[in-house]
Amino acid sequence: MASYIRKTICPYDCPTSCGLLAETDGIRILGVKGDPDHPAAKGLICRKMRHYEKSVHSPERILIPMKRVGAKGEGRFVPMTWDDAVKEIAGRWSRILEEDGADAILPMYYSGVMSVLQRKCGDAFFNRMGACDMVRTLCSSAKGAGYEAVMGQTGCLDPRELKDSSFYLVWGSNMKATRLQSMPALIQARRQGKRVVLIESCAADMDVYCDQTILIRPGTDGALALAMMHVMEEENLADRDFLAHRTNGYEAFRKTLAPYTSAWAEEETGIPAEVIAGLAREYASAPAPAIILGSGPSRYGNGGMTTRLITILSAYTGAWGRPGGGLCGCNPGAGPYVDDRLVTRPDFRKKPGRRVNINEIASALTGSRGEKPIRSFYVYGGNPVASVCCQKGILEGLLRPDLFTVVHERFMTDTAMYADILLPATFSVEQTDVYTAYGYCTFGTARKIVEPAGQSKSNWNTFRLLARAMGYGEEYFKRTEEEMVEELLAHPMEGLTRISEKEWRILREGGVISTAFADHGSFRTPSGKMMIYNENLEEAMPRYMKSHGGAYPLRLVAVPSAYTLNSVFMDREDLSSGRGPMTLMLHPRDAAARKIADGSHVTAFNELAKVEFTAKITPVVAEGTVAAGGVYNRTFTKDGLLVNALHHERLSDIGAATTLNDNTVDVRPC
Ligand SMILES: Nc1nc2c(c(=O)[nH]1)N[C@H]1C(S)=C(S)[C@@H](COP(=O)(O)OP(=O)(O)OC[C@H]3O[C@@H](n4cnc5c(=O)[nH]c(N)nc54)[C@H](O)[C@@H]3O)O[C@H]1N2
Ligand SMILES: Nc1nc2c(c(=O)[nH]1)N[C@H]1C(S)=C(S)[C@@H](COP(=O)(O)OP(=O)(O)OC[C@H]3O[C@@H](n4cnc5c(=O)[nH]c(N)nc54)[C@H](O)[C@@H]3O)O[C@H]1N2
Ligand code: SF4
Ligand SMILES: [Mo]
Repeated sequence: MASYIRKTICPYDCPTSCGLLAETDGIRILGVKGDPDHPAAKGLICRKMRHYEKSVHSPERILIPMKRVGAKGEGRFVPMTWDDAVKEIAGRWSRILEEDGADAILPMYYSGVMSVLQRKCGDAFFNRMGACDMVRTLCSSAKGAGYEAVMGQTGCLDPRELKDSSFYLVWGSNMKATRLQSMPALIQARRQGKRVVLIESCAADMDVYCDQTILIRPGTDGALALAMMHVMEEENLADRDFLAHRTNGYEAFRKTLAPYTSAWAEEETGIPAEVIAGLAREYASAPAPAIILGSGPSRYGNGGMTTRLITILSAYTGAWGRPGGGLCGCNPGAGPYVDDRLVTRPDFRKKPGRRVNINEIASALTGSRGEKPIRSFYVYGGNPVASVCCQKGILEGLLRPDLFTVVHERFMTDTAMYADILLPATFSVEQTDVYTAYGYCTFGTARKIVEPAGQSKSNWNTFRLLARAMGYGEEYFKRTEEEMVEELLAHPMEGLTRISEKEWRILREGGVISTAFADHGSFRTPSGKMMIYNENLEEAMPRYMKSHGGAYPLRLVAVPSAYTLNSVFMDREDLSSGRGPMTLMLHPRDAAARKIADGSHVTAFNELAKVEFTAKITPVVAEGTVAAGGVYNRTFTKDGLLVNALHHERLSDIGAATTLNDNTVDVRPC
């Protein structure tokens, strides 16, 4: 059969949501390329998606429903029919609902698929049931809360605006892995003689792309921001006019800066005082500096406060409103595109559900806090055993004989291994949906290109079956994916109000459009000013706050890998072979003090667990810090323990977010 090209969109948790051109013969995907018409990526896609067809047609895919026959976690399953699977799930749930109530059922999804319908449709089903309501703050919620505390609903810079910036501060983002499409702007800027400064705890990937790398002790970025503002005040470099007229609380805040000298910050951050002062001067003298803020610095007990302080720093030169000036990396949108509530249906819930924070799954499953035990755990679009903190606790919970676990997955992940019933899930090219991008002002739709492989079903179609079996008669549960997408497009929200007929045509046919950039000169806050002081917060006046830290001498941070995306792409031999073993990066002095040689096996340990890694010694990790690259799976380990076994459940100050970078360990040769 002749092949042809169809447009689609990358479904993964990545800021760009790149447009893709998939070549197909109508049955299989033959190849995938970047779509040159995509308004942000312009055809540039990462190595992971260049062979998406290898994932879609992987021999490792789960293609039929299965039932556990071995012990929990052993991974022995036998096939079953969808009918039997759905009947058994509905039967078990009906019994639990009768005996223990809906708050004994815990659904979990995170970011396996980022399109609106397939990601969020389970909310409607579990709202109807009254099940636990998961607080999904596994990623950047502290950053979101901190930014919003200062900027309200003001959109940040779209990365396409970075071409106009005059100076770049890449602050805790491994852009080479996670923001590939913004890298050309940095490279071009340097060619034009503009400076790029990196503030990192581990600069292994980004060091070579920057003019200067400043290594910072993890969790202390707030101290650096405060000291930079101190220098700018002392040396009359702050834009006082902007600060007085366009922000709230400036005068009172300024008075709090006195103790935050560069010498004080040197003690906190490990950065020499003169480097801090030099950076403050350079930043202040740039007409339109841009801070490109990653999520790393916010994944701490003080992560919300750190983000507030960095966002306030972005006001200090008055750069907002000047082309390219301000801050990039938070929410760039000029308002929502579609009405999520049409998908999540909060109206289906009769009374507020039991709230379970995603970072506290271990406690919920083990009942270690004395709360009512969870009787059933339903996982889709997530891999908590690999990607959520406190791995040992999660495994202990999953081994409970009285826990009924259902996992809807594409591969035999570390979580799927613990399922009682395993349901086969589809890939994005086998389903229809709308896509927002969290890093750019774009919006798109993608239609199904090929039929689902084997007996796999999309999240939407799976919840339709489960709803029927549970006797949920609402019209919502009878609709098709295509009808839901029509419904979403028929109720456009603010972000889609100013688009042309031609753009509507693109969306109807499947494609991506660029939407208006936010107006960074007019602040969408109640007072119309940036909020240095925010009376709605417990900590109304920003200040330096310490992170959680811990009793061990080395701080442990996570650096995303260019070969995987959290635990996604572990199925791909071509990617995992390039990536190598589970490595832990250490500074030469920390390695020497422990007699650790490059490439040797080491054990990292703390009060929670011991995890084995291969040591990589590098001077571009901050002293006193160790960095683990990305998420792996149990096949890379002897005893199945991954880096998340070393992470506590503790939450951030605001945003109730993960503090995955805020743990300490020691390391010894093994
Ligand atoms: N290839 C690839 N792409 C991805 C992902 C992936 O795993 N692989 N993950 C996706 C997801 S889910 C997300 S949320 C985004 C994340 O993308 P970003 O928000 O841009 O953040 P990261 O690139 O994760 O970078 C975090 C960086 O913070 C650094 N860091 C940690 N602690 C500190 C600190 O205290 N101070 C400073 N200054 N730096 C610190 C780490 O060394 C790391 O380099 O990327 C997405 N894209
Ligand atoms: N140590 C460490 N831990 C981390 C991070 C880190 O950098 N280091 N990153 C953190 C971040 S930023 C995030 S966002 C989280 C991510 O946390 P999760 O979203 O829980 O984890 P992923 O590893 O992305 O797993 C997503 C799973 O969804 C499945 N999936 C994909 N599409 C579909 C679908 O359409 N339907 C169904 N049913 N399943 C689907 C995939 O096969 C995959 O197994 O991890 C966090 N954990
Ligand atoms: S993973 Fe990220 S960079 Fe790669 S194609 Fe998807 S959206 Fe683009
Ligand atoms: Mo994330």
